[in-house]
Amino acid sequence: MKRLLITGAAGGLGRAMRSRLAPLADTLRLADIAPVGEAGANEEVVTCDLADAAAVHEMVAGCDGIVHFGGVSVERPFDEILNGNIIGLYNLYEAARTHGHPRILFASSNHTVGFHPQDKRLTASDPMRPDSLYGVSKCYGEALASMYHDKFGQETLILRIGSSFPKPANRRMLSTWLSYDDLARLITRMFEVPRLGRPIVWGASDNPAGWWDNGEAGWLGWRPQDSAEAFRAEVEAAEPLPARDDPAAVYQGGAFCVEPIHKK
Ligand code: NAI
Ligand code: 15L
Repeated sequence: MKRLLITGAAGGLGRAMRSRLAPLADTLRLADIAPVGEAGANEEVVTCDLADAAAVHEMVAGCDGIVHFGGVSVERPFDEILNGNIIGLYNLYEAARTHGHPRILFASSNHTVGFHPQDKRLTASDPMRPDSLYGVSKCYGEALASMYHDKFGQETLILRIGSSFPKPANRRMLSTWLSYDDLARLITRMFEVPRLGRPIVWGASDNPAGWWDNGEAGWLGWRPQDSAEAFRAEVEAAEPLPARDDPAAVYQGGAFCVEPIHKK
């Protein structure tokens, strides 16, 4: 690609992907509402509020691919979610529609299905059961991505990320962890395949304790190589076994299932 846009570039995943995705394009365009830092070689930095349609159109113009990490990433008051994840996502897909349909990675979340119990193995065809307003916003995002694909041919990968951090931080993440390297390999793959469509992919590494079946997206050829199991001893030593009725041990969404509605 000539130019790859990463939104949310100042956030955890944006920072982790910055060097890993550099080989995919001549230029990385790094965008966020928060400071991203100085542009390095072959980088451009753009300050953009996703809720500002004109700014989003300018940000997307000239890009051949989009990795969309920008937005609210945890449970927050509804107006913040509205700006970043509802209005912002509409602005992004509209901008893509008017600027040549660059492929889009939509960073969805396991919180679209958080109220499914941990002993249920899910496929991409199972119903959503969001666990928070944040999870509901990701359900909307998946529906929006799907509509832009079906109506306008927008190619877009819907990635239901589990927990993507340097390493699993608790017992739940022994099931949900996605390593940064596996994430970068998936993003590389989605820009390599001749036709993408709009697959729904579970974003987890090759964790033996995992809950999700990626069979429906097997044709994509992404094979995660890392495993949370390498961290099991460390995680179990650091965190006592939770009570059997602790939401962190009952529901796939863990503690998000008992988050209150946040008010300003
Ligand atoms: P993060 O919170 O570290 O980064 C999100 C970035 O989006 C921040 O830098 C923030 O400034 C920016 N942002 C927020 N509102 C904005 C707005 N209105 N306009 C422009 N930029 C805005 O989140 P993280 O962990 O990097 O996640 C990236 C994406 O992946 C998010 O969409 C999140 O929901 C999703 N995700 C991440 C998971 C993880 O384990 N890291 C798990 C599931 C989903
Ligand atoms: C998410 O959707 C969040 O963005 C991330 O911060 C983690 O909470 C992750 O889910 C998780 O479920 O571990």
